[in-house]
Amino acid sequence: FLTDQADRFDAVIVGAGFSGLYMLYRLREAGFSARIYEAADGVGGVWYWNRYPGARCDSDSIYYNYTFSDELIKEWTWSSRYPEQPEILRYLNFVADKFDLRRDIQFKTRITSAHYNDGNSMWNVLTDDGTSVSANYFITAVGCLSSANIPNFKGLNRFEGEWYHTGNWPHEKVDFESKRVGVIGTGSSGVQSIPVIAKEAKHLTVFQRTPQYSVPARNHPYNEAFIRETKENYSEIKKQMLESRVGIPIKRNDRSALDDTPEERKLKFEEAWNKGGIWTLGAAYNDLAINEAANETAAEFIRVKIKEKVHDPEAAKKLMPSYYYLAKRPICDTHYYETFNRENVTLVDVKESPIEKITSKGVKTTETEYELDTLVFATGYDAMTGPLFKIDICGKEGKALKEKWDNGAQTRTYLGIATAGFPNFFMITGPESPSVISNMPVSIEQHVEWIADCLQYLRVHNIETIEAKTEAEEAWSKHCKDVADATLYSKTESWYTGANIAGKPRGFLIYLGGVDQYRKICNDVADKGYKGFSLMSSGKTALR
Ligand code: NA7
Repeated sequence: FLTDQADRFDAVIVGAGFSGLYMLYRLREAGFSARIYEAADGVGGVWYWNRYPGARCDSDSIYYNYTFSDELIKEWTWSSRYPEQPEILRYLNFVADKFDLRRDIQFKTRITSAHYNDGNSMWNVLTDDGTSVSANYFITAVGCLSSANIPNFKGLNRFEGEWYHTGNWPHEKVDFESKRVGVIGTGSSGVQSIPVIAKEAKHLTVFQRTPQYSVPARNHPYNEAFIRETKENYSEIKKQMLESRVGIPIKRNDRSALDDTPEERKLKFEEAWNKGGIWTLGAAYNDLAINEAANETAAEFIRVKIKEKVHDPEAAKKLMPSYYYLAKRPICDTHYYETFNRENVTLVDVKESPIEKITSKGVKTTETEYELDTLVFATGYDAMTGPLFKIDICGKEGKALKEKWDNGAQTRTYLGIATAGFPNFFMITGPESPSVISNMPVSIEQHVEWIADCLQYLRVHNIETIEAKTEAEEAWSKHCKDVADATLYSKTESWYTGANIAGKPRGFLIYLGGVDQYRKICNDVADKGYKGFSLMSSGKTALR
Protein backbone atom coordinates (compact mmCIF):
# COMPACT_ATOMS: atom_id res chain seq x y z
CA PHE A 1 0.00 0.00 0.00
CA LEU A 2 1.42 3.32 -1.00
CA THR A 3 1.72 6.24 1.28
CA ASP A 4 4.91 7.88 0.15
CA GLN A 5 4.53 10.66 -2.42
CA ALA A 6 8.00 9.82 -3.78
CA ASP A 7 6.66 6.46 -4.91
CA ARG A 8 4.09 7.97 -7.23
CA PHE A 9 4.77 8.94 -10.80
CA ASP A 10 2.67 10.19 -13.63
CA ALA A 11 4.13 7.37 -15.68
CA VAL A 12 6.14 4.22 -15.14
CA ILE A 13 8.00 3.03 -18.22
CA VAL A 14 9.39 -0.48 -18.63
CA GLY A 15 12.73 -0.63 -20.45
CA ALA A 16 15.56 1.75 -21.37
CA GLY A 17 16.04 0.92 -25.03
CA PHE A 18 15.27 3.18 -27.99
CA SER A 19 11.59 3.40 -26.95
CA GLY A 20 11.90 3.91 -23.22
CA LEU A 21 14.60 6.56 -23.48
CA TYR A 22 12.62 8.68 -25.88
CA MET A 23 9.38 8.19 -23.92
CA LEU A 24 11.10 9.45 -20.80
CA TYR A 25 12.54 12.44 -22.63
CA ARG A 26 9.21 13.34 -24.16
CA LEU A 27 7.24 13.03 -20.93
CA ARG A 28 9.75 15.08 -19.04
CA GLU A 29 9.64 17.81 -21.69
CA ALA A 30 5.85 17.87 -21.25
CA GLY A 31 6.19 18.27 -17.49
CA PHE A 32 5.18 14.76 -16.41
CA SER A 33 7.05 12.82 -13.77
CA ALA A 34 8.25 9.48 -15.10
CA ARG A 35 10.57 6.69 -14.14
CA ILE A 36 12.05 3.91 -16.22
CA TYR A 37 12.75 0.52 -14.68
CA GLU A 38 15.36 -1.44 -16.57
CA ALA A 39 16.58 -4.99 -15.87
CA ALA A 40 20.07 -4.38 -17.30
CA ASP A 41 22.73 -2.24 -15.66
CA GLY A 42 22.83 0.12 -18.60
CA VAL A 43 20.72 1.65 -21.32
CA GLY A 44 20.31 0.07 -24.77
CA GLY A 45 17.54 -2.54 -24.62
CA VAL A 46 18.20 -5.19 -27.27
CA TRP A 47 21.43 -3.37 -28.10
CA TYR A 48 22.56 -3.95 -24.54
CA TRP A 49 21.94 -7.70 -24.70
CA ASN A 50 22.77 -8.60 -28.31
CA ARG A 51 26.56 -8.69 -28.13
CA TYR A 52 27.14 -11.77 -30.26
CA PRO A 53 29.97 -11.75 -32.84
CA GLY A 54 28.94 -9.82 -35.93
CA ALA A 55 25.90 -8.19 -34.28
CA ARG A 56 25.04 -5.07 -36.18
CA CYS A 57 22.06 -3.14 -37.34
CA ASP A 58 20.68 -4.03 -40.78
CA SER A 59 18.85 -0.80 -41.56
CA ASP A 60 21.17 1.96 -42.86
CA SER A 61 22.47 3.77 -39.81
CA ILE A 62 21.60 7.24 -41.11
CA TYR A 63 17.95 6.17 -40.81
CA TYR A 64 18.40 3.96 -37.77
CA ASN A 65 18.54 6.76 -35.23
CA TYR A 66 16.39 9.32 -33.49
CA THR A 67 15.28 12.18 -35.66
CA PHE A 68 13.56 14.33 -33.03
CA SER A 69 16.56 16.51 -32.22
CA ASP A 70 18.43 18.48 -34.89
CA GLU A 71 21.22 18.96 -32.42
CA LEU A 72 21.56 15.22 -31.93
CA ILE A 73 21.66 14.69 -35.69
CA LYS A 74 24.47 17.25 -35.92
CA GLU A 75 26.43 15.89 -32.98
CA TRP A 76 26.37 12.17 -33.73
CA THR A 77 28.17 10.65 -36.70
CA TRP A 78 27.87 7.02 -37.74
CA SER A 79 31.04 5.34 -38.94
CA SER A 80 29.46 3.08 -41.53
CA ARG A 81 26.31 1.93 -43.27
CA TYR A 82 25.70 -0.83 -40.72
CA PRO A 83 27.59 -0.14 -37.51
CA GLU A 84 28.34 -2.92 -35.06
CA GLN A 85 26.50 -3.31 -31.78
CA PRO A 86 29.11 -1.48 -29.62
CA GLU A 87 28.70 1.66 -31.74
CA ILE A 88 24.90 1.57 -31.48
CA LEU A 89 25.17 1.06 -27.74
CA ARG A 90 27.56 4.03 -27.56
CA TYR A 91 24.97 6.08 -29.41
CA LEU A 92 22.23 5.22 -26.93
CA ASN A 93 24.56 6.03 -24.04
CA PHE A 94 25.38 9.33 -25.74
CA VAL A 95 21.66 10.10 -25.98
CA ALA A 96 21.10 9.18 -22.32
CA ASP A 97 23.94 11.49 -21.28
CA LYS A 98 23.06 14.34 -23.60
CA PHE A 99 19.50 14.53 -22.32
CA ASP A 100 20.44 13.66 -18.74
CA LEU A 101 18.07 10.70 -18.73
CA ARG A 102 19.82 8.45 -16.22
CA ARG A 103 18.55 10.30 -13.18
CA ASP A 104 15.08 8.92 -13.89
CA ILE A 105 16.14 5.38 -14.70
CA GLN A 106 16.41 2.66 -12.10
CA PHE A 107 18.76 0.03 -13.49
CA LYS A 108 19.12 -3.61 -12.46
CA THR A 109 15.45 -3.68 -11.62
CA ARG A 110 12.88 -5.82 -13.38
CA ILE A 111 9.20 -4.99 -13.21
CA THR A 112 7.43 -8.17 -12.21
CA SER A 113 3.82 -6.98 -12.07
CA ALA A 114 1.60 -4.04 -12.89
CA HIS A 115 -1.97 -4.12 -11.62
CA TYR A 116 -4.63 -1.56 -12.33
CA ASN A 117 -6.53 -0.37 -9.30
CA ASP A 118 -10.20 0.21 -10.22
CA GLY A 119 -10.68 2.26 -7.06
CA ASN A 120 -8.19 5.06 -7.65
CA SER A 121 -7.49 4.46 -11.38
CA MET A 122 -3.79 4.04 -10.69
CA TRP A 123 -1.35 1.35 -11.73
CA ASN A 124 0.42 -0.44 -8.89
CA VAL A 125 3.78 -1.61 -10.08
CA LEU A 126 6.06 -4.11 -8.33
CA THR A 127 9.72 -4.73 -9.04
CA ASP A 128 11.96 -7.70 -8.34
CA ASP A 129 13.70 -5.86 -5.51
CA GLY A 130 10.38 -5.56 -3.69
CA THR A 131 9.81 -1.90 -4.55
CA SER A 132 6.21 -0.89 -5.03
CA VAL A 133 5.30 2.28 -6.90
CA SER A 134 2.14 3.69 -8.38
CA ALA A 135 1.55 5.58 -11.55
CA ASN A 136 -1.29 7.06 -13.54
CA TYR A 137 0.08 5.56 -16.72
CA PHE A 138 1.84 2.28 -17.31
CA ILE A 139 3.90 2.25 -20.50
CA THR A 140 5.73 -0.76 -21.88
CA ALA A 141 8.86 -0.12 -23.92
CA VAL A 142 9.92 -3.75 -23.88
CA GLY A 143 10.66 -4.31 -27.57
CA CYS A 144 9.18 -6.91 -29.90
CA LEU A 145 12.13 -9.28 -30.01
CA SER A 146 13.51 -9.37 -26.49
CA SER A 147 12.16 -12.56 -24.98
CA ALA A 148 14.76 -15.16 -25.96
CA ASN A 149 13.62 -18.52 -27.30
CA ILE A 150 15.75 -21.43 -26.16
CA PRO A 151 14.09 -24.49 -27.64
CA ASN A 152 13.26 -27.17 -25.19
CA PHE A 153 15.83 -29.71 -26.38
CA LYS A 154 16.24 -32.74 -24.18
CA GLY A 155 19.55 -32.88 -22.32
CA LEU A 156 20.79 -29.26 -22.47
CA ASN A 157 21.53 -29.41 -18.75
CA ARG A 158 23.93 -32.31 -19.40
CA PHE A 159 25.99 -30.44 -22.00
CA GLU A 160 29.55 -30.14 -20.67
CA GLY A 161 30.61 -27.32 -22.97
CA GLU A 162 29.55 -23.70 -22.85
CA TRP A 163 26.36 -22.45 -24.41
CA TYR A 164 24.93 -19.02 -25.17
CA HIS A 165 21.88 -17.38 -26.69
CA THR A 166 22.67 -14.56 -29.13
CA GLY A 167 20.21 -12.24 -27.39
CA ASN A 168 21.77 -12.72 -23.98
CA TRP A 169 25.45 -12.65 -24.79
CA PRO A 170 28.12 -12.26 -22.06
CA HIS A 171 29.97 -8.97 -21.75
CA GLU A 172 33.35 -10.68 -21.86
CA LYS A 173 34.57 -11.84 -25.24
CA VAL A 174 33.69 -15.46 -25.92
CA ASP A 175 36.76 -17.22 -27.23
CA PHE A 176 36.09 -19.57 -30.16
CA GLU A 177 39.71 -20.16 -31.09
CA SER A 178 40.56 -23.86 -31.28
CA LYS A 179 36.95 -24.69 -30.34
CA ARG A 180 34.43 -26.90 -32.07
CA VAL A 181 31.40 -24.63 -32.22
CA GLY A 182 27.78 -25.36 -33.12
CA VAL A 183 25.28 -22.66 -34.12
CA ILE A 184 21.60 -23.59 -34.08
CA GLY A 185 19.51 -21.17 -36.12
CA THR A 186 19.99 -19.23 -39.33
CA GLY A 187 17.84 -16.13 -38.87
CA SER A 188 19.33 -12.60 -38.85
CA SER A 189 21.44 -13.37 -35.77
CA GLY A 190 22.74 -16.68 -37.12
CA VAL A 191 23.47 -15.19 -40.54
CA GLN A 192 25.43 -12.32 -38.93
CA SER A 193 27.38 -14.47 -36.48
CA ILE A 194 28.13 -17.57 -38.57
CA PRO A 195 30.72 -15.96 -40.92
CA VAL A 196 32.50 -14.31 -37.97
CA ILE A 197 32.56 -17.43 -35.78
CA ALA A 198 33.70 -19.57 -38.74
CA LYS A 199 36.83 -17.45 -39.12
CA GLU A 200 37.80 -17.98 -35.51
CA ALA A 201 36.65 -21.47 -34.62
CA LYS A 202 38.52 -24.69 -35.25
CA HIS A 203 35.32 -26.10 -36.66
CA LEU A 204 31.81 -24.74 -37.03
CA THR A 205 28.69 -26.86 -37.44
CA VAL A 206 25.60 -24.94 -38.53
CA PHE A 207 22.27 -26.53 -37.67
CA GLN A 208 19.78 -25.10 -40.15
CA ARG A 209 16.04 -25.68 -39.91
CA THR A 210 14.92 -23.27 -42.64
CA PRO A 211 17.26 -21.80 -45.26
CA GLN A 212 17.28 -18.05 -45.84
CA TYR A 213 16.98 -15.65 -48.72
CA SER A 214 19.77 -13.23 -47.97
CA VAL A 215 20.97 -10.24 -49.97
CA PRO A 216 24.50 -8.82 -49.60
CA ALA A 217 24.67 -6.10 -46.96
CA ARG A 218 27.31 -4.10 -48.85
CA ASN A 219 28.50 -2.50 -45.69
CA HIS A 220 31.06 0.27 -46.07
CA PRO A 221 32.44 3.18 -44.07
CA TYR A 222 30.75 6.52 -44.65
CA ASN A 223 32.96 9.20 -46.14
CA GLU A 224 33.05 12.81 -45.03
CA ALA A 225 31.21 14.19 -48.05
CA PHE A 226 28.35 11.72 -47.56
CA ILE A 227 28.08 12.57 -43.88
CA ARG A 228 28.09 16.31 -44.56
CA GLU A 229 25.45 16.01 -47.24
CA THR A 230 23.27 13.76 -45.04
CA LYS A 231 23.40 16.16 -42.12
CA GLU A 232 22.72 19.19 -44.33
CA ASN A 233 19.69 17.51 -45.86
CA TYR A 234 18.36 15.69 -42.87
CA SER A 235 15.01 17.46 -42.71
CA GLU A 236 14.29 16.34 -46.28
CA ILE A 237 15.55 12.82 -45.49
CA LYS A 238 13.29 12.70 -42.45
CA LYS A 239 10.32 13.80 -44.51
CA GLN A 240 10.98 10.98 -46.95
CA MET A 241 11.34 8.49 -44.09
CA LEU A 242 7.95 9.49 -42.69
CA GLU A 243 6.30 9.23 -46.08
CA SER A 244 7.72 5.78 -46.79
CA ARG A 245 6.14 2.40 -46.15
CA VAL A 246 8.88 1.03 -43.90
CA GLY A 247 10.51 4.16 -42.48
CA ILE A 248 13.36 4.11 -44.99
CA PRO A 249 13.24 6.34 -48.06
CA ILE A 250 13.30 3.60 -50.65
CA LYS A 251 11.26 4.14 -53.76
CA ARG A 252 9.28 1.03 -54.59
CA ASN A 253 9.00 0.36 -58.30
CA ASP A 254 5.37 0.78 -59.18
CA ARG A 255 5.32 -2.10 -61.67
CA SER A 256 4.43 -5.74 -61.40
CA ALA A 257 7.35 -8.14 -61.76
CA LEU A 258 5.23 -9.96 -64.31
CA ASP A 259 5.04 -6.93 -66.62
CA ASP A 260 8.76 -7.12 -67.34
CA THR A 261 10.58 -9.63 -69.51
CA PRO A 262 12.96 -12.06 -67.75
CA GLU A 263 15.91 -9.99 -69.00
CA GLU A 264 14.42 -6.72 -67.70
CA ARG A 265 13.66 -8.38 -64.35
CA LYS A 266 17.18 -9.69 -64.06
CA LEU A 267 18.53 -6.17 -64.58
CA LYS A 268 16.23 -4.75 -61.88
CA PHE A 269 17.07 -7.50 -59.41
CA GLU A 270 20.79 -7.16 -60.14
CA GLU A 271 20.58 -3.44 -59.50
CA ALA A 272 18.91 -4.07 -56.13
CA TRP A 273 21.35 -6.87 -55.31
CA ASN A 274 24.26 -4.53 -55.98
CA LYS A 275 22.81 -1.80 -53.77
CA GLY A 276 22.43 -4.41 -51.02
CA GLY A 277 20.45 -4.32 -47.78
CA ILE A 278 17.23 -5.90 -46.59
CA TRP A 279 14.79 -3.57 -48.32
CA THR A 280 16.10 -3.11 -51.86
CA LEU A 281 15.16 -6.37 -53.57
CA GLY A 282 11.65 -6.33 -52.11
CA ALA A 283 11.17 -2.84 -53.57
CA ALA A 284 12.18 -3.90 -57.07
CA TYR A 285 8.49 -4.48 -57.94
CA ASN A 286 5.16 -3.65 -56.36
CA ASP A 287 3.74 -7.17 -56.11
CA LEU A 288 6.50 -9.36 -54.71
CA ALA A 289 4.76 -9.68 -51.35
CA ILE A 290 1.32 -10.34 -52.73
CA ASN A 291 1.56 -12.31 -55.94
CA GLU A 292 2.93 -15.86 -55.92
CA ALA A 293 4.25 -15.80 -59.46
CA ALA A 294 5.89 -12.39 -58.99
CA ASN A 295 7.39 -13.56 -55.71
CA GLU A 296 8.85 -16.63 -57.38
CA THR A 297 10.83 -14.47 -59.81
CA ALA A 298 12.69 -12.82 -56.93
CA ALA A 299 13.02 -16.10 -55.01
CA GLU A 300 14.54 -17.81 -58.03
CA PHE A 301 16.91 -14.90 -58.61
CA ILE A 302 18.33 -15.40 -55.11
CA ARG A 303 18.47 -19.19 -55.47
CA VAL A 304 20.61 -18.77 -58.59
CA LYS A 305 22.92 -16.47 -56.63
CA ILE A 306 23.24 -19.10 -53.89
CA LYS A 307 24.11 -21.73 -56.48
CA GLU A 308 26.78 -19.46 -57.91
CA LYS A 309 28.29 -18.69 -54.53
CA VAL A 310 28.36 -22.13 -52.91
CA HIS A 311 30.79 -24.59 -54.49
CA ASP A 312 29.42 -27.84 -53.10
CA PRO A 313 26.15 -28.54 -54.95
CA GLU A 314 24.77 -30.54 -52.00
CA ALA A 315 25.37 -27.63 -49.60
CA ALA A 316 23.97 -25.16 -52.13
CA LYS A 317 20.81 -27.23 -52.40
CA LYS A 318 20.35 -27.28 -48.63
CA LEU A 319 20.83 -23.50 -48.52
CA MET A 320 18.11 -22.81 -51.07
CA PRO A 321 14.79 -21.72 -49.62
CA SER A 322 11.49 -22.67 -51.19
CA TYR A 323 9.00 -20.56 -49.22
CA TYR A 324 7.81 -17.11 -50.35
CA TYR A 325 10.58 -14.53 -50.41
CA LEU A 326 9.94 -11.63 -47.94
CA ALA A 327 7.38 -13.65 -45.98
CA LYS A 328 10.01 -14.41 -43.37
CA ARG A 329 11.95 -11.40 -42.10
CA PRO A 330 14.33 -10.30 -44.90
CA ILE A 331 18.02 -10.68 -44.20
CA CYS A 332 21.24 -9.20 -45.49
CA ASP A 333 24.69 -10.64 -44.95
CA THR A 334 28.40 -10.30 -45.34
CA HIS A 335 29.78 -13.51 -46.88
CA TYR A 336 27.15 -15.77 -45.36
CA TYR A 337 26.73 -18.24 -48.22
CA GLU A 338 30.47 -18.14 -49.01
CA THR A 339 31.15 -19.34 -45.45
CA PHE A 340 29.91 -22.77 -46.49
CA ASN A 341 32.86 -23.04 -48.89
CA ARG A 342 35.25 -23.11 -45.92
CA GLU A 343 36.93 -26.38 -44.99
CA ASN A 344 36.07 -25.89 -41.32
CA VAL A 345 32.30 -25.45 -41.77
CA THR A 346 29.64 -28.19 -41.87
CA LEU A 347 26.00 -27.55 -42.71
CA VAL A 348 23.42 -29.82 -41.10
CA ASP A 349 19.84 -29.73 -42.31
CA VAL A 350 17.79 -30.43 -39.20
CA LYS A 351 14.58 -30.73 -41.16
CA GLU A 352 16.15 -33.72 -42.89
CA SER A 353 17.75 -35.08 -39.71
CA PRO A 354 16.16 -33.41 -36.68
CA ILE A 355 17.95 -32.71 -33.42
CA GLU A 356 17.04 -35.53 -31.03
CA LYS A 357 18.80 -34.21 -27.98
CA ILE A 358 21.75 -32.36 -26.57
CA THR A 359 24.28 -34.77 -25.07
CA SER A 360 27.14 -34.15 -22.65
CA LYS A 361 29.41 -33.92 -25.72
CA GLY A 362 27.31 -32.02 -28.25
CA VAL A 363 24.26 -32.29 -30.46
CA LYS A 364 22.71 -35.60 -31.47
CA THR A 365 20.58 -35.59 -34.59
CA THR A 366 18.69 -38.59 -35.95
CA GLU A 367 21.73 -39.15 -38.16
CA THR A 368 24.79 -38.70 -35.94
CA GLU A 369 26.30 -36.97 -32.92
CA TYR A 370 28.25 -33.73 -33.41
CA GLU A 371 30.86 -33.18 -30.70
CA LEU A 372 31.09 -29.56 -29.67
CA ASP A 373 32.90 -27.37 -27.13
CA THR A 374 30.55 -24.41 -27.54
CA LEU A 375 26.94 -24.22 -28.58
CA VAL A 376 25.31 -21.00 -29.77
CA PHE A 377 21.54 -20.68 -29.81
CA ALA A 378 20.64 -18.21 -32.56
CA THR A 379 17.09 -19.45 -32.13
CA GLY A 380 15.29 -16.15 -31.97
CA TYR A 381 12.51 -14.79 -29.82
CA ASP A 382 8.99 -15.23 -28.62
CA ALA A 383 8.05 -12.17 -30.65
CA MET A 384 5.63 -9.35 -29.82
CA THR A 385 3.55 -10.91 -27.04
CA GLY A 386 6.50 -12.73 -25.37
CA PRO A 387 8.04 -9.66 -23.68
CA LEU A 388 4.61 -8.45 -22.45
CA PHE A 389 3.71 -11.83 -20.99
CA LYS A 390 6.91 -11.84 -18.92
CA ILE A 391 5.23 -9.16 -16.77
CA ASP A 392 2.11 -9.97 -14.78
CA ILE A 393 -0.09 -7.20 -16.21
CA CYS A 394 -3.66 -7.06 -14.87
CA GLY A 395 -6.30 -4.57 -15.95
CA LYS A 396 -9.80 -3.82 -14.69
CA GLU A 397 -11.29 -6.28 -12.20
CA GLY A 398 -7.93 -8.01 -11.91
CA LYS A 399 -8.10 -9.55 -15.38
CA ALA A 400 -4.65 -10.61 -16.62
CA LEU A 401 -3.47 -9.53 -20.08
CA LYS A 402 -2.35 -13.08 -20.76
CA GLU A 403 -5.82 -14.32 -19.86
CA LYS A 404 -7.59 -11.67 -21.93
CA TRP A 405 -5.42 -12.51 -24.90
CA ASP A 406 -5.84 -16.23 -24.19
CA ASN A 407 -2.09 -16.75 -24.13
CA GLY A 408 -1.79 -14.88 -27.41
CA ALA A 409 -4.56 -16.66 -29.33
CA GLN A 410 -6.97 -13.75 -28.82
CA THR A 411 -4.52 -10.85 -28.98
CA ARG A 412 -6.55 -7.73 -29.62
CA THR A 413 -5.23 -4.20 -29.56
CA TYR A 414 -6.40 -0.85 -30.71
CA LEU A 415 -3.70 0.49 -33.07
CA GLY A 416 -1.16 -1.75 -31.36
CA ILE A 417 -1.01 0.87 -28.62
CA ALA A 418 -3.83 0.04 -26.21
CA THR A 419 -6.19 -2.77 -25.32
CA ALA A 420 -9.72 -2.79 -23.88
CA GLY A 421 -9.97 -3.48 -20.15
CA PHE A 422 -6.58 -1.89 -19.48
CA PRO A 423 -7.12 1.84 -18.93
CA ASN A 424 -4.11 4.15 -19.04
CA PHE A 425 -1.91 1.36 -20.37
CA PHE A 426 0.16 2.06 -23.47
CA MET A 427 2.37 -0.25 -25.48
CA ILE A 428 5.19 1.18 -27.56
CA THR A 429 5.70 -1.04 -30.63
CA GLY A 430 2.95 -3.35 -29.40
CA PRO A 431 1.35 -6.27 -31.27
CA GLU A 432 -0.66 -5.16 -34.32
CA SER A 433 1.45 -2.08 -34.88
CA PRO A 434 3.70 -1.99 -37.97
CA SER A 435 6.87 -1.48 -35.90
CA VAL A 436 8.62 -4.80 -36.24
CA ILE A 437 8.37 -4.75 -40.03
CA SER A 438 9.71 -1.22 -40.23
CA ASN A 439 12.81 0.75 -39.46
CA MET A 440 12.23 0.61 -35.71
CA PRO A 441 13.32 4.09 -34.57
CA VAL A 442 10.84 5.71 -36.97
CA SER A 443 7.99 3.63 -35.58
CA ILE A 444 9.17 4.19 -32.03
CA GLU A 445 9.26 7.97 -32.42
CA GLN A 446 5.76 7.93 -33.86
CA HIS A 447 4.36 5.86 -30.99
CA VAL A 448 6.14 7.88 -28.32
CA GLU A 449 4.99 11.18 -29.77
CA TRP A 450 1.42 9.93 -30.13
CA ILE A 451 1.37 8.71 -26.51
CA ALA A 452 2.96 11.91 -25.16
CA ASP A 453 0.46 14.04 -27.09
CA CYS A 454 -2.36 11.86 -25.79
CA LEU A 455 -1.29 12.31 -22.16
CA GLN A 456 -1.15 16.06 -22.66
CA TYR A 457 -4.65 15.99 -24.13
CA LEU A 458 -5.88 14.05 -21.09
CA ARG A 459 -4.28 16.57 -18.76
CA VAL A 460 -5.69 19.58 -20.56
CA HIS A 461 -9.18 18.08 -20.65
CA ASN A 462 -9.04 16.81 -17.10
CA ILE A 463 -9.53 13.22 -18.18
CA GLU A 464 -8.58 10.57 -15.66
CA THR A 465 -8.70 7.47 -17.79
CA ILE A 466 -8.47 6.50 -21.42
CA GLU A 467 -9.36 3.00 -22.51
CA ALA A 468 -9.72 1.35 -25.91
CA LYS A 469 -13.27 0.34 -26.75
CA THR A 470 -13.86 -3.32 -27.46
CA GLU A 471 -15.47 -2.62 -30.82
CA ALA A 472 -12.55 -0.39 -31.85
CA GLU A 473 -10.00 -3.07 -31.10
CA GLU A 474 -12.07 -5.77 -32.75
CA ALA A 475 -12.19 -3.64 -35.88
CA TRP A 476 -8.45 -2.89 -35.73
CA SER A 477 -7.51 -6.56 -35.22
CA LYS A 478 -9.75 -7.53 -38.11
CA HIS A 479 -8.21 -4.84 -40.29
CA CYS A 480 -4.69 -6.11 -39.46
CA LYS A 481 -5.71 -9.64 -40.30
CA ASP A 482 -7.40 -8.61 -43.56
CA VAL A 483 -4.34 -6.67 -44.69
CA ALA A 484 -2.05 -9.60 -43.81
CA ASP A 485 -4.31 -12.13 -45.50
CA ALA A 486 -4.03 -10.21 -48.75
CA THR A 487 -0.27 -10.93 -48.72
CA LEU A 488 1.98 -13.96 -48.77
CA TYR A 489 3.21 -13.20 -45.23
CA SER A 490 0.37 -14.92 -43.46
CA LYS A 491 0.78 -17.98 -45.71
CA THR A 492 4.28 -18.70 -44.47
CA GLU A 493 5.51 -20.11 -41.14
CA SER A 494 7.71 -17.59 -39.35
CA TRP A 495 8.07 -15.67 -36.12
CA TYR A 496 5.65 -13.18 -37.68
CA THR A 497 2.95 -15.86 -37.33
CA GLY A 498 4.16 -17.40 -34.05
CA ALA A 499 5.23 -20.60 -35.80
CA ASN A 500 8.79 -20.47 -34.40
CA ILE A 501 7.69 -21.15 -30.81
CA ALA A 502 6.44 -24.61 -29.95
CA GLY A 503 2.83 -24.37 -28.78
CA LYS A 504 2.44 -20.65 -29.53
CA PRO A 505 -0.96 -19.82 -31.06
CA ARG A 506 -0.76 -18.74 -34.69
CA GLY A 507 -1.82 -15.28 -35.71
CA PHE A 508 -0.47 -12.28 -37.56
CA LEU A 509 0.23 -9.60 -35.00
CA ILE A 510 1.69 -6.95 -37.26
CA TYR A 511 -0.02 -4.18 -39.22
CA LEU A 512 1.21 -4.48 -42.80
CA GLY A 513 -0.40 -1.34 -44.21
CA GLY A 514 2.86 0.66 -43.95
CA VAL A 515 4.11 3.18 -41.42
CA ASP A 516 2.98 6.09 -43.59
CA GLN A 517 -0.61 4.88 -43.68
CA TYR A 518 -0.49 3.87 -40.02
CA ARG A 519 0.67 7.34 -38.97
CA LYS A 520 -2.29 8.86 -40.78
CA ILE A 521 -4.70 6.50 -39.03
CA CYS A 522 -3.23 7.23 -35.59
CA ASN A 523 -3.26 10.99 -36.22
CA ASP A 524 -6.84 10.81 -37.37
CA VAL A 525 -7.85 8.99 -34.17
CA ALA A 526 -6.18 11.74 -32.12
CA ASP A 527 -7.62 14.56 -34.23
CA LYS A 528 -11.09 13.18 -33.66
CA GLY A 529 -10.67 13.44 -29.88
CA TYR A 530 -9.33 9.89 -29.52
CA LYS A 531 -12.00 8.16 -31.51
CA GLY A 532 -12.42 4.52 -30.46
CA PHE A 533 -11.36 5.22 -26.87
CA SER A 534 -13.60 5.83 -23.83
CA LEU A 535 -12.53 8.84 -21.87
CA MET A 536 -13.53 9.33 -18.23
CA SER A 537 -13.20 12.50 -16.23
CA SER A 538 -11.91 12.44 -12.65
CA GLY A 539 -15.46 12.26 -11.35
CA LYS A 540 -15.80 8.96 -13.27
CA THR A 541 -18.10 10.68 -15.74
CA ALA A 542 -17.97 9.18 -19.16
CA LEU A 543 -17.01 11.93 -21.58
CA ARG A 544 -17.50 9.57 -24.48
P1 NA7 B 1 14.96 -15.64 -35.94
O1 NA7 B 1 14.91 -14.83 -37.15
O2 NA7 B 1 13.69 -16.07 -35.30
O3 NA7 B 1 15.83 -16.93 -36.28
C1 NA7 B 1 15.87 -18.03 -35.42
C2 NA7 B 1 16.48 -19.20 -36.13
O4 NA7 B 1 16.50 -20.31 -35.23
C3 NA7 B 1 15.68 -19.64 -37.35
O5 NA7 B 1 16.57 -20.10 -38.32
C4 NA7 B 1 14.85 -20.78 -36.77
O6 NA7 B 1 14.42 -21.71 -37.74
C5 NA7 B 1 15.85 -21.41 -35.85
N1 NA7 B 1 15.22 -22.23 -34.82
C6 NA7 B 1 14.32 -21.84 -33.88
N2 NA7 B 1 13.96 -22.87 -33.13
C7 NA7 B 1 14.64 -23.94 -33.60
C8 NA7 B 1 14.69 -25.29 -33.25
N3 NA7 B 1 13.94 -25.77 -32.26
N4 NA7 B 1 15.50 -26.12 -33.95
C9 NA7 B 1 16.25 -25.64 -34.95
N5 NA7 B 1 16.26 -24.36 -35.35
C10 NA7 B 1 15.46 -23.52 -34.67
O7 NA7 B 1 15.81 -14.93 -34.79
P2 NA7 B 1 17.09 -14.00 -34.95
O8 NA7 B 1 17.65 -13.77 -33.60
O9 NA7 B 1 18.01 -14.51 -35.97
O10 NA7 B 1 16.51 -12.66 -35.49
C11 NA7 B 1 15.49 -11.99 -34.77
C12 NA7 B 1 15.27 -10.62 -35.26
O11 NA7 B 1 16.20 -9.75 -34.65
C13 NA7 B 1 15.47 -10.36 -36.69
O12 NA7 B 1 14.44 -10.73 -37.48
C14 NA7 B 1 15.69 -8.86 -36.71
O13 NA7 B 1 14.46 -8.18 -36.65
C15 NA7 B 1 16.43 -8.61 -35.49
P3 NA7 B 1 12.98 -21.49 -38.47
O14 NA7 B 1 13.21 -20.41 -39.47
O15 NA7 B 1 12.02 -21.09 -37.38
O16 NA7 B 1 12.68 -22.80 -39.05
